[in-house]
Amino acid sequence: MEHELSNTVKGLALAHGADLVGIVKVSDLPEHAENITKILPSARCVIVVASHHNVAALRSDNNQVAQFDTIYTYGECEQSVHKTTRYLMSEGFPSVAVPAFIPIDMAEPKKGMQGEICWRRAGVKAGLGSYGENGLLITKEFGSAIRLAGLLTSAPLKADEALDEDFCDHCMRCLEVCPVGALSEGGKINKKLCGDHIFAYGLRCFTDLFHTLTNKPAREIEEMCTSHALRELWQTFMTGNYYYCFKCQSQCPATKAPRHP
Ligand code: B12
Ligand code: SF4
Ligand code: SF4
Repeated sequence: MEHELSNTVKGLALAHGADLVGIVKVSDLPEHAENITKILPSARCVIVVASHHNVAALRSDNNQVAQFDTIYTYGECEQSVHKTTRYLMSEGFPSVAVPAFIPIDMAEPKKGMQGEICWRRAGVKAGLGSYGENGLLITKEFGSAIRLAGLLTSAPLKADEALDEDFCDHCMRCLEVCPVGALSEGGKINKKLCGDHIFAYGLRCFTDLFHTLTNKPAREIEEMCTSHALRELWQTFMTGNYYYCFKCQSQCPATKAPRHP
């Protein structure tokens, strides 16, 4: 029963947008146990899914196509876990789909820098891949050009084994290509340096603008309200596009692009 149900849900996840799927027991994620129990007290297993990016879009010099590929790829992960959750519910197992980057605590001291469940860690334990020097989960199939999401379920599923292989060849190219020097050996990251760069038109830009607007003469306020930064901010709000860098995913040699025929 455990085995059969696991195969069925994996098949469903793959049919609805996931490219890779793995299962980890909640008891094997002790650092997330409290958060998981808050979301679903009866949770026994976590299903982790990965959907792959279009590498050509990630490597494009036009950042907006990479941003949109990210939105679609997040959508595929989320569709996959949402549909699989519905099936598990219909079979009588309370389950909750957990999106790719929420729930996340925006209050002090975490300030949006720590997810309730770390999908990289859960993905490694569910046998999806290994950790890279770029701080990301690297898979055999798609390198680190993937997005991750998951679901919590009370269903008794068969857990997968973590893989023995290391898919990062430790070439350190990711450290070299990072435009702001945010990465260092062992997958360490300076979150502020990276965050300021990838969210160039994010919350910091918004608050800076807000601060600057106070005590300014009317003419300067007018200039700011018609500035390029404000238009980029508007675009961010309207489209949900806010990443301005994909280098550590796109330039990693484990991230393979399909060959031309
Ligand atoms: C907050 C956050 C950020 C923050 C902080 C990043 C960070 N590394 O923690 C900022 C804004 C800087 C950021 C940047 C980026 N992010 Co981000 N981010 C998240 C988020 C929402 C939470 C991560 C978190 O909780 N971090 C805090 C703690 C847990 O992480 P930590 O301090 O690094 O500790 C962990 C590691 O040390 C790891 N670990 C343990 N042993 C080892 C050993 C090695 C060798 C390594 C490398 C790691 C490792 O385990 C620890 C605990 O889990 C996740 C989604 C999620 N819920 O998982 C996405 C996520 C990690 N981000 C992602 C991506 C792609 C990016 C960016 C490329 C931006 C972009 N263009 O999308 C950059 C890459 C930065 C990088 N190289 O790490 C993807 C990663 C996909 C993948 N292949 O792994 C995720 C999983 C989003 C998703 N759902 O797909 N992100
Ligand atoms: S570029 Fe990729 S393969 Fe090379 S060290 Fe970084 S993560 Fe590993
Ligand atoms: S997303 Fe860009 S800035 Fe952030 S660590 Fe990767 S290469 Fe560096």
